[in-house]
Amino acid sequence: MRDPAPSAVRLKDYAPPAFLIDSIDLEVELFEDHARVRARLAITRHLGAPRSPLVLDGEELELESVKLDGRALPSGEYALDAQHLSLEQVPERFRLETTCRIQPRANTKLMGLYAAESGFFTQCEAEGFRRITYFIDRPDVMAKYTVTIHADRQRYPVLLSNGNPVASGAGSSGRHWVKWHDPFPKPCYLFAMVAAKLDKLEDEFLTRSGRRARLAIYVDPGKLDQCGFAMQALKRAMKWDEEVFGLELDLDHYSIVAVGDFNAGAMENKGLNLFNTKYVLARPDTATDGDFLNIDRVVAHEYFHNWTGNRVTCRDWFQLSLKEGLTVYREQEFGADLYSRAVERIREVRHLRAAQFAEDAGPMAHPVRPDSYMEIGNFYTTTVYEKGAEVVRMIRTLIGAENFRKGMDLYFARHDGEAVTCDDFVRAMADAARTDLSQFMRWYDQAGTPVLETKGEYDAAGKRYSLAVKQSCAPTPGQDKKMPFHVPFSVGLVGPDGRDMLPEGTRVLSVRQPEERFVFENVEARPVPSLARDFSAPVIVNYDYTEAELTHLMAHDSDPFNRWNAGQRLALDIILRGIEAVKNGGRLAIPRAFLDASARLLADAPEDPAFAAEALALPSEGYIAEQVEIVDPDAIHAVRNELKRKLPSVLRQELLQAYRVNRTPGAYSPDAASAGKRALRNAALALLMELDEPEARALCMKQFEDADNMTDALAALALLANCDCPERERALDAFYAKWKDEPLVVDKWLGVQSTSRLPSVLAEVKRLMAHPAFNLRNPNKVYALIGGFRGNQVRFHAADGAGYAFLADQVNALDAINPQVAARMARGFDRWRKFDPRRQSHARAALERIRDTKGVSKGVLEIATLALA
Ligand code: 7MF
Ligand code: ZN
Repeated sequence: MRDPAPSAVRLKDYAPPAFLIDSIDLEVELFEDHARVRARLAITRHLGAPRSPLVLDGEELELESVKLDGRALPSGEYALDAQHLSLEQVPERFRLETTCRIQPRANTKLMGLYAAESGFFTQCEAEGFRRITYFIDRPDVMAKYTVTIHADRQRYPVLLSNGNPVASGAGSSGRHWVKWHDPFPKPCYLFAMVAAKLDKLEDEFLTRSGRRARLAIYVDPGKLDQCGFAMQALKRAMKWDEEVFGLELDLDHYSIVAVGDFNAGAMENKGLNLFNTKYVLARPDTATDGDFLNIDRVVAHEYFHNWTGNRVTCRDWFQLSLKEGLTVYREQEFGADLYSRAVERIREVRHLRAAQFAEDAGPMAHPVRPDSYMEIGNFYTTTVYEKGAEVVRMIRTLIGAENFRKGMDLYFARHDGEAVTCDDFVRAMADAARTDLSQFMRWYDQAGTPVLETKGEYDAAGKRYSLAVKQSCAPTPGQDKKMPFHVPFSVGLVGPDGRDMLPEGTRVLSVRQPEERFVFENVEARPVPSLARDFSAPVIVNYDYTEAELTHLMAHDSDPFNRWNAGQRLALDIILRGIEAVKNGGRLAIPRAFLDASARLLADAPEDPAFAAEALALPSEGYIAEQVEIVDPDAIHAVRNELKRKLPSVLRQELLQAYRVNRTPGAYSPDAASAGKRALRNAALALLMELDEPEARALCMKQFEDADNMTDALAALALLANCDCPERERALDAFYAKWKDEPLVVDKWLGVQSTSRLPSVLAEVKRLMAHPAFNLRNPNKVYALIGGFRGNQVRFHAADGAGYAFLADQVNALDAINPQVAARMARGFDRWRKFDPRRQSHARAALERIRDTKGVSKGVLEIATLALA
């Protein structure tokens, strides 16, 4: 195990809480310059030793008074430090009342109760509730909440909290109040409240057992015309969860509130989801197909948490993937049912390989269930979320769809209303399927991406195909030796005629040993193996395919994921060989087979344009970087672009044809078929733009000017932002002039500039930092400009270290405002050791500067320390 820093929290130290809080009665009085919070807690001693003290968490609270069973405590009867309020001696069962003052307007961390443009909002996961009142801030302490909010009626007409409104009234001097009661006991991370001036879109949903639930989406005034899609998404998600998992809404009121200042994407607070506006607001002219899709998925994700997260919650934060991995899995299945299953899977895997595989190979590598952390906010990672979802998916693959559904039912039957662990989840699955998943549990506790080395052998005389599989997993920080994983390995055998040769099509092999051999009988001819179909496990599969075998799979594999995967592998091999060749003074060689395969993709595109768009996209620069020993970002950029440029030079007519035929006339609709056409059309345009010819630029400019939807406008703008041409500035200026009052669209404008491939990007980003459109306090702006640049591999990793120095400056500036956002940005340095010595020395200096900054936050310190370790 990694030896964690002294301030680290460790899973092995978990102990049940010494006290439980049965109920909390919260009175929140909001004023312009402060808020007063009175909390009445009904507390009972739990498993603690009879004399153990009561310790409540609290942060940045100004304590005014403490009463125990009605008696005001003198300051000698409690102890206060920067993080806690402790009472040495308390009865078995008692009421504790605290009154605190807090400063929501000074809260730039956006954790706890904070102010945004239209009012006051909260974010409590993971540990924000302690910034509102003294409490036992851990998810295995579940209480019933009654919340009364008092505020000025004019400025804050909407007063919301979890559950049902039970009373309301007027106060003196224009104030009003509303009282809410939530009948479901919940951990405090699911608490939420809002006091704001907002518009409301109302609807209702009739559950299958006949409950009529009132739905509402609250948005900034004037934005009602942008929330219809999110409301439909919510109803789609509710219906889907009833049909697929038999899970029904348990509430009379379900509200979504959208806020422009929000650290994350959204939050599943019981009955009162808070959302980043980015995942609510959409209109054809302001949002892209990708935005619409994301809204569907994020709205569904938060709704699905109502069962996987809220009804059954996490015992402690090490179990985060219990709710997140499972909910991402559910959200992925929803996306697959609603859009194209194959294309959604491809996108998920593209993201997993680019982000999660890199995380697992770097200094922040951690298991799906981490064993220690300094700052829990740093563990809302792609490993916990997306690899966690793969782990759930693997269980389903191993035990089958029917058993999986039984396992879900058993999980809820056993644990409804409880705070449980990942073991409890897997146990329900294993019990339902009457199978043993103990080896499988290693997926939760071992970090790193396993590698499967595979070799096939065909015995023509015996009509026997055998597949040798050797698994290994490289060491990760704190885990030198890995035990073998239990890997569901879905295999098909593709015959010379392109057909599946196995009678069942796909066979799910259970790989458990370090080395294993699987034998297939009655194989009539030498097959091409189709390995890890549908990406059956988050592993790297190595098999020595020939070019011909890859093009055979691209053309014929019955598994669309592996058709796509074969194309990616072919392109990757070409690029990697090209990088080697260039390093040794040679040139990129582009085999005819690649161009033929691309031509075929275009010819077949009408069947599934969205798939064709994915298949035509080359592996990203970041993904390519992960495949080489020492990263030369300039070489990767140059070789990849050269390969990209070759396609339009050979397939110009075909691309122009794809551009012409994939128009989507008529009213815009973000459905999968229309979005797929736009994706292919814009992929064709992107390739044509590689030619750097005036005709292509004119086509692009015309699309930019004529587009009636944001998808096409933004696609064209991003291409123009990539080229050093007169059209560039014209387009960027026009776009900003048109959209300067629409913050989410301004984020896109910042994004296309920070992710442009032009060498002048850093200078432009610096200029934009001073632009009125930018604001370091708004996470979306930071993600668009600084985050966009951070992910701009070739420019961020500039050899002179200027990108690193810039990011270090921004991390430090942000850390003083919003440490969570700062820590996320600091992750840009994760892979610094993969670069050459010169870049490494610049990155090290930047990281040391961050680490040694006076007053550095725990979260940023954790990232910098691990990166330097
Ligand atoms: C879809 O998980 C997938 C992931 C925590 C905040 C939302 O519901 C959440 C919250 C972070 C990172 C990603 C997501 C969320 C959070 C998210 C949202 C939608 N419990 Br941090
Ligand atoms: Zn979630």
